[in-house]
Amino acid sequence: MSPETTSRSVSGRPGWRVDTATSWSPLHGSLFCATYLDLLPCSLFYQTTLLLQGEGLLFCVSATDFIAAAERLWLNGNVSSTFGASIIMTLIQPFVTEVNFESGAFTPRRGVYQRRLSDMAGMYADRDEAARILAGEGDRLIYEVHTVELPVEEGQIPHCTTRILPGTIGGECHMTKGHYHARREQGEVYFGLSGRGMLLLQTADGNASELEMVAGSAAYVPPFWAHRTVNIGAEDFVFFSIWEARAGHDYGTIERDGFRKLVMLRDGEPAVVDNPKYG
Ligand code: S6P
Ligand code: ZN
Repeated sequence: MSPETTSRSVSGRPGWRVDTATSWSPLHGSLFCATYLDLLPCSLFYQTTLLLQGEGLLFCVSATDFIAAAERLWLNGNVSSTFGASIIMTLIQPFVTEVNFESGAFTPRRGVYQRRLSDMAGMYADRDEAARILAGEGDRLIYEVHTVELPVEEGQIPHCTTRILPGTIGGECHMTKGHYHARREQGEVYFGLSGRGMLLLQTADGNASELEMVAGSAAYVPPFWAHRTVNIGAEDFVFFSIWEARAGHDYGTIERDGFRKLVMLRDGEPAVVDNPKYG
């Protein structure tokens, strides 16, 4: 049973094609069927999107489930109560990534980005020293992140590794920029792979926490806590992180206010001190 269709592209979704089915079934009324291929660089997959017109619902299922899902949604009669808002769900192929615990590298290689001193010179307490290093030694690599590319959709679980190189800027340990999740109610899990680190956490209403991490540490970042990681050892500090795709990242608040605590290296050991410039 194939519907009569007309095709059009989808604004903002390159590669998508929407087939408008006007006579799929008298039971369903008008349906839209959208297909696209190869959205993710790492895998080829196929998706069908079904829009039940009039219910404001965008629902995606695999091609083979297409008709069954439509029947279920419609016959259950709970379309608007179960799926009150428009949602998009992408069916992607399962995949496995090999993680190098020493370097954080992913095989197969997926996304990688780097943060250098110039990206965050203003975040270190001793900005003069950061400027001196930039002018003399150059733009030092502070950390790099290996990522997977996933759709930003409810239910997807991005994960990545972060490798922070050892070193200090004016005595302050190399660190990540740090952020709140844009959706503050979303938490995260960090797992230490190698080296020695510290996880700095704080809330907007005054709580602060520091957790040491080594290989094998599983650290929980609860909802509402901003988080920054710091390398407190002489080797690379590498950890794995897992969060919810729609958490998002708010870097601006930390760029403006900084963290309440700084981690300094004194005689080779970390010292957590108050940030005199906080706020
Ligand atoms: C994402 C998670 C980590 C960091 C990464 C780099 O929610 O917390 O993957 O993105 O460690 O830190 P930052 O602060 O530059 O994002
Ligand atoms: Zn995070």
